[in-house]
Amino acid sequence: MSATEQPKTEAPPLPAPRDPGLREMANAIRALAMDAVEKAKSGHPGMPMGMADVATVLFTKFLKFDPRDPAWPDRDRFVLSAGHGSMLLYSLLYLTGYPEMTLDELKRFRQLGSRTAGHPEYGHAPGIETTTGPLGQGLGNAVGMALAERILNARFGDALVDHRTYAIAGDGCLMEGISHEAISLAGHLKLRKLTVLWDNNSITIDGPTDLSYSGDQLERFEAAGWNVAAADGHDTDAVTAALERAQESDRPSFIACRTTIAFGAPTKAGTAAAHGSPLGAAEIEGARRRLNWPYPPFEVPEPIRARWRAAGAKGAETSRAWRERLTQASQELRHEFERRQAGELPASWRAALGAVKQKFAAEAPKLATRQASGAVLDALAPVIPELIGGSADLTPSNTTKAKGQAELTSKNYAGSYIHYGIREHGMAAAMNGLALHRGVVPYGGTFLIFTDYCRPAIRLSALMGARVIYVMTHDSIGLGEDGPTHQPIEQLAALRAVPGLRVFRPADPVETAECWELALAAPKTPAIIALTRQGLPTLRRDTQENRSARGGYVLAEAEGARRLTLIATGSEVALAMAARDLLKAKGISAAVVSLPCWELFDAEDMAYRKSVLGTAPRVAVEAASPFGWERYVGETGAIVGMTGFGASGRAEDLFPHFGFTADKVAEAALKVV
Ligand SMILES: Cc1ncc(C[n+]2csc(CCOP(=O)(O)OP(=O)(O)O)c2C)c(N)n1
Repeated sequence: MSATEQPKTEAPPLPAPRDPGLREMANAIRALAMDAVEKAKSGHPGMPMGMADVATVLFTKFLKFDPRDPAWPDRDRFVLSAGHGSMLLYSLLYLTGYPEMTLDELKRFRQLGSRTAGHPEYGHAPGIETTTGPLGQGLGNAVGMALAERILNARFGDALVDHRTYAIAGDGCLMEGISHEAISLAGHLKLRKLTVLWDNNSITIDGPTDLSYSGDQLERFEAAGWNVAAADGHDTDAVTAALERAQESDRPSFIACRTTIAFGAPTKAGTAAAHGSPLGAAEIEGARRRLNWPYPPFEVPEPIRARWRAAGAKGAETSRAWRERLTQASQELRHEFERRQAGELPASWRAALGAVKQKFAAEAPKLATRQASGAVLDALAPVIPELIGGSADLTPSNTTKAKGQAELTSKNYAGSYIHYGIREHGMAAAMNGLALHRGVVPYGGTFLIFTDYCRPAIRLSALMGARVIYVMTHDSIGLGEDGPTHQPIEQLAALRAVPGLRVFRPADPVETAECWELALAAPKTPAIIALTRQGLPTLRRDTQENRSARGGYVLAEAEGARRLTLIATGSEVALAMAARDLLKAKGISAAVVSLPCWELFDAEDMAYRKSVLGTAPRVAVEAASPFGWERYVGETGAIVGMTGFGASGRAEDLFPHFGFTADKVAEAALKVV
């Protein structure tokens, strides 16, 4: 049946619940979801109604949380990967007593400025552990959170870190490609404290899942190294038993919960019609009757509310005992734990970074910025133990593994370097989970071109303000022989278009260290650091001030009155310097501006930007799409960029082939002065 067809036949009476008390509590979720969606005139009632029994078991019998202390570091994490069922989460937060999640907020579901956004948004209310909605992302985040727990457990021990991660995923999450990467990574790393509850309702928007799926999820998860179980999702005893078994597992657990979407609705239950729109007054009335829920909209009778609040209050004692243990821990351990939770880096990190910068400036090596980045990491990894690195199978190319970093494996969670495998998207989503969990600072590498493979997760890093550092090497045609499939063209422009993301493209080793410093020092901002494969000269010999901090600066002022400004990033800054010399020989005094981070430069005040950009004509040089550069060169300037795809060949041949020579830049400049 299509979603638009109205189901006609009324379902048979509901079978008697196994535990009437739990069913009543679950019905409170169902009623709130129906009412909120109806009031908002939009939303998804079916999923919360289908998973209400499972969620009730999880929140009343298993999940370790304390609504009065929602950021308690040792709480269990709950991720609603099927974010369209947001009313499930909001109802649970309200019922269990999170002070911010009031009944009024439920009544303002999906309204501008409410905590109860259409999909759960990180930061809108305590208890929302991550932003979900793009299906499958939550699964990837949950893997990162479960991994963070193992990492911190290895460092701080069971007394301080011993919690679980639960995720609810739907058919959509499991069909998405990212689920493959996420579950195979979790299985490989044996994240035994991760449990995924599958809302196995055989319905998606278009209709029954057999329209588009004929795999076997249980076999799939089992093959990925998970412990699997199936349960009737409306039988609270069966769900309890499956969750109990999951606690004992030495592998991550997957529980297929057979459910009926919109459980209780008289005609829409079990159909796609319950998916993405309000049930309507008659259907809601029928559901209230069938569920034996005779109460008015948004009203939860006191005895049922009290049972929910009691379930929410249970964690207070556990969180208090945990705080007690933290107090009793050695001062050194406690300070370290608290520092990491606060997201503050150790005092010594800037000195370590400063020493690398000075070495670069003193020795002025010709070095690829990816190698400079590797040297920065060599210096930082020993002093920032929470730095958790990795690469999607390009470790030697990305130079992401610092000397002395041990590999993190299922046998050694104390390691700090993760071989993510060829799973860029899974890596990025896991890094979001690692960062949101707190206590670790993730960075991970691949080629810049493959930001396209993790873009949905990068976007969510930015939307959530998660400190995730993407080390993206091989940042232009300068990568050479791998050719146009590997040479990024539009990626820089596309990444610069993401709000809240900082895209760094350092020009030399000193700038590379500066960009790392800026990325690490921003606890609520993700960063892309785009790095070269090919060697670059050291252009900067001064290190007192982090000049990249203003996003752009005059690297070389014009000798005499400025007649031209050359603006470049990364490897093209050296080219601009060479063009400046050529122009000088022709009597044109030009300044060179290095612009390693547009976002930081744009945030500077007008006076500073004007002083850098000057009033003379401008030429921008970047071996990438010219898209966006107009803002800096204006109508009268020129852009030396890539207007098509690259080609396979040696970098030394490709740059001249595509017009990136000092001569060509000078030529372009002569046309605008
Ligand atoms: C990446 C992505 N693609 C598409 C959507 C739109 N969408 C939202 S829910 C949904 C169907 C999901 O089906 P299922 O997970 O079975 O949820 P149920 O119908 O059981 O509530 C789709 C396609 C989305 N949110 N994210």
